[in-house]
Amino acid sequence: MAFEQAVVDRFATEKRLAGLNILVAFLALALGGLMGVLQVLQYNGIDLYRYLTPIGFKGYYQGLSIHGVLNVLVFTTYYIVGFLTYIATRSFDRPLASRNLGWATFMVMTLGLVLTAIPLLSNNATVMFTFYPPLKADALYYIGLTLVVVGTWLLLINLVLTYRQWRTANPDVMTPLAAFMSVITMAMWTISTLGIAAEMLFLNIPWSLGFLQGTDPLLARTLFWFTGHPIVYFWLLPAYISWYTLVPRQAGGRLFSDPMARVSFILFLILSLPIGMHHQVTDPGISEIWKLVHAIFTFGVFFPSLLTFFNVVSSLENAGRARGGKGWLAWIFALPWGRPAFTTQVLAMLLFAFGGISGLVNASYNVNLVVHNTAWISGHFHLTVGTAVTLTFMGIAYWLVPHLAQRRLFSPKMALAQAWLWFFGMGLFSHFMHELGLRGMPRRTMIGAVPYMQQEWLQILPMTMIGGLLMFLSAILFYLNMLLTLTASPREEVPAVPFARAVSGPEDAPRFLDNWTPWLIGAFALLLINYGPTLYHLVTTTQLNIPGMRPY
Ligand code: HAS
Ligand code: CU1
Repeated sequence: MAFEQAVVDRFATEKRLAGLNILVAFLALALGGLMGVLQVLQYNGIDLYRYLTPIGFKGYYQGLSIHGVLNVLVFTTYYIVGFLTYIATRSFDRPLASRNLGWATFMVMTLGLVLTAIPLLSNNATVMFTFYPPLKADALYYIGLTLVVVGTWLLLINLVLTYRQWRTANPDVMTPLAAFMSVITMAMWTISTLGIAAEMLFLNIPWSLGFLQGTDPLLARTLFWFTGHPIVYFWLLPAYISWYTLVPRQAGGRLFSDPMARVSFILFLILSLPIGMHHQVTDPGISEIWKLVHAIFTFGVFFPSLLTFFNVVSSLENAGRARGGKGWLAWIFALPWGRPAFTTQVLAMLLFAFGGISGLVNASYNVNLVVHNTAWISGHFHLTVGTAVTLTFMGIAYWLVPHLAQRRLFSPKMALAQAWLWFFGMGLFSHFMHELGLRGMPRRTMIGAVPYMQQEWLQILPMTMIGGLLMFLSAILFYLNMLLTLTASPREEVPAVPFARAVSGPEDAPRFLDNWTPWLIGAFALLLINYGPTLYHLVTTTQLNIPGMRPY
């Protein structure tokens, strides 16, 4: 087995950057996750927020805002920047084109994080992670989040520069898969941020600073979801990068098809962007035609996930059979279920299959009317970002943190227990959140205190609490294991980054897949078609006359 010693120095900066970003990510997740536990207890009539009032904490809605911002904006973004910086450079087998830019990325994001945290923690940004106007936050909140986004642009610039250096040195070779996927992820994300950048720069920031007297909730929401839908693929694609380029090897086999993996990512580049209106099916003021078009394209973006499903399961089968597994399904038992990085990520995949199905329900235009703004949606995204992404990122941490720290994972058994606890905890929590949504329980509501509590909700709410507490236990095991790995585990030479080889490819992949121009043109063209008319209409008719409010 190849060991890391020889490359330690070559990638020392990338390792430091990855480690630092992942550290901030997990610190954010710790506080954000804790808020989640308080929420589910509140649903069940146990209000622990009052113990936090002496330190100025306001309660459920402030907690929910912190939960959303830290978990889905801060944790994900930092982890992704750290992971992609490392995995892309190792895949190119060359350091970042500009290490100074790498540090600048971290510093701009962290300045943004500090600015965001000040109003968030002092109840001056209790507007949730979607910050829908007319809810109004302190200007620092919008400025801080904008800086975090600007930081991510710097990573794209750095990856493109690195890619060009690599291309000059390797004119006739297919881009290495993990690097190719990393650049696509950052390109898709950066294009998508045009929406939120416009919302921040032209609406929220001048409005919160007093330069604009009013705002336009519909225009703001439309710009938000322009970014807010693709953001879910910005979270998901790094998990897919791991499932495609690392998990097959960790399972003991090979990736089934490299060309198919590339096609799936190209489809994500084109199709993740022009579908944000599936979050606005109930918004008045947008034509039904465009809502329907976005719904249809949402079914389109389902397709690359189905390709992924097929490719990943075939790769697992390849591994199971390579390990002596037989039969139609019995090969599953031959997989290395004792390896934490493997098991954690496969459990994430399994729950994601269900999250994908509930996504299809959301996407179905008329059925959306039944589930929109209910607990069903919270059930959906706890399976997707809360499991497919978060549990995968934990699974990656089980090899990456020991790899970066050059120490052995403290306890593989604790890690396995952690993964299964998350799997069952989240399975219970999400199943019953979906069920509560079908029974009409609203989301983003302090359910434990509502005067309209329903008997049929009371019957199943305790199941969400059991699920939440299992996840809490799981998180404690995760953090304990990480802490002990960093402090008490023996130093160890660690194996090289476990990139998988493919059964088919990359030499079987057609060269045009490596040509960026047509895919970028396709992405921009579809965006223009699907968003142009609505945005034109909204921008030319806006009156910017809605005053802000702070109900909490
Ligand atoms: Fe979603 C709302 C539709 C995927 C996150 N989504 C949300 C919100 C979030 C979110 C956070 O159309 C709420 C936002 C808010 O606050 O209002 N979503 C979809 C659809 C998909 C989808 C069609 N969502 C995601 C992902 C997310 C995410 C991914 C985060 C990472 N979603 C919607 C819609 C709404 C929505 C509407 C608005 C609802 C409303 O009314 O507000 C699809 O892309 C999903 C495709 C996924 C699959 C699964 C593939 C499975 C794989 C694993 C295979 C391996 C296995 C292992 C099973 C088709 C790849 C086998 C193991 C062995 C051992 C063999
Ligand atoms: Cu979406």
